[in-house]
Amino acid sequence: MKLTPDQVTTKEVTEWQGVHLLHYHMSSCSQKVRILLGELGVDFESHHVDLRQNQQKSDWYVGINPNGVVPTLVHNGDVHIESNDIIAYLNQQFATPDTSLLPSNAEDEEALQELLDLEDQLHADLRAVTFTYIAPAIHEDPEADDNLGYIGRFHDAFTRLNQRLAERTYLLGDKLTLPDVAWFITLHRLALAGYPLEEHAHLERYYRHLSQRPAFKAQIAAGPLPLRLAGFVYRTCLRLKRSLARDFARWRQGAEPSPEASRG
Ligand SMILES: N[C@@H](CCC(=O)N[C@@H](CS)C(=O)NCC(=O)O)C(=O)O
Repeated sequence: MKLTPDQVTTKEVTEWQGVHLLHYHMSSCSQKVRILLGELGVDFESHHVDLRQNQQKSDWYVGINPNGVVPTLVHNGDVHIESNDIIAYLNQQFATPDTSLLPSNAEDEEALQELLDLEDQLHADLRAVTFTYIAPAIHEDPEADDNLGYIGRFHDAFTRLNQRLAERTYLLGDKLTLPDVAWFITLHRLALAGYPLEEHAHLERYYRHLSQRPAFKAQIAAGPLPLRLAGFVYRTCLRLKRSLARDFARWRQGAEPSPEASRG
C-alpha cells in the first residue's frame, strides 16, 4: 500500500532516491521482503529498526508507517507499507518476464490473493507461536491465549497448502510465485518451534526444497557453528518447559480429525 503524500509526515524520506528498506533482522515480515529482494537481485539500502528498543513507535518512524510496524519500503521518495503489498510492488517494479513471481496463468491470480491474505491473517498467531515457543524471554505476548486455537488455525492452513502441493511443486504450479515467498518464513518459524511438519508430507518436502534456494537460505541461516550450537541448546531448554510438539498432541486429542489427519 502506497501512502499518500499527506500520510507521510516524516518528510525527509520523500527525498530518498533508490530502494530503502526499514526493517528488523528477526521480523518475519521483513524476512519476507528480503527474500523477494534477494530473488530479484535488487540492491537496497538497509535501515535497521530495533523492535527491542521500540524504535517502530518513534514519532520519526510512525511518520512513515502509521501502524508502527516493520517493514516499510521507500522507493524514490514513495513510501510503501504492508509486506505482502511491498513484495507485489517490488515484483512489478523490478522483475523481468523471466524473473516475475506472478503466475503465468491469469486464472491463478485469485488464488494468489487468497494465499497472501491467508498468510496475513495468521500473523497474530505467528506472533503467539514465536513468543510462546521460540523467544519467550524477549517478549511475553499478552495476546497469546492458552487454548491452543492458533495450532488449529495453522493446521487448517497447512492442510490447505498441503493439498495444493500434492499436485504442484510450488503453491501455484511449477514456478515460484509471491505466496511461496510469503509463506516460507511462517513454515520456518513453525518448524523451529517444533510443529510436526511431517503431518503434511507435501508441505514438508516443499519447505525443504525452498530452504535450498539461496535467497531463502540466507534468511534462515543460523550463523557460525558456535551460534548454531547456542541456538540448539537454548531451544532444547525451552522445549523442556513448553513444546509445540506436546501442545500439538494435546490439541489433537481435543480436535476433530481432519480427512488428511486420518489418512496419516
Ligand atoms: N501486516 C503487516 C504486519 C507487520 C508487523 O506486525 N510487523 C511486526 C514484525 S513481523 C512488527 O513490526 N511488530 C512490532 C510491533 O507490533 O510493535 C505487514 O505485513 O507488514
